[in-house]
Amino acid sequence: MKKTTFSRVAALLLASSALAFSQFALAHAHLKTPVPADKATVDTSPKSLTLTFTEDVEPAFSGVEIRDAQNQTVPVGKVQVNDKQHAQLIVPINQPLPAGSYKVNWHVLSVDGHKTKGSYQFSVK
Ligand SMILES: [Cu+2]
Repeated sequence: MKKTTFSRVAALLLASSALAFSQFALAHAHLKTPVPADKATVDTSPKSLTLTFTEDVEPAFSGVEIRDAQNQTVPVGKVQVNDKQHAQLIVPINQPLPAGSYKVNWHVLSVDGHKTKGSYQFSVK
């Protein structure tokens, strides 16, 4: 009887630590640092967006779109991952953005196979 209780407690402890571990392992790629920053107002059009995530991302399955205040898509160059920093996406902006506010919609596949998405906004003065 006592032995059973002990093994039950042990099993429970093991299960809860496994859960804690898997929650740690499930840390998906969340947007950590966008440049321009979320809600920032910049003086001139940026030449690119830089989105740094909490995990490395797969560029082939990740994308970023920019929409203006009229909800029109702004043409951007091919999204690239930083060679030296695989958690960082670079989005070239080939035509200068006119003054106004912009919404950035992103979706990424992190190297652990999980998809995440989100959006943020910045303005050009
Ligand atoms: Cu994940």
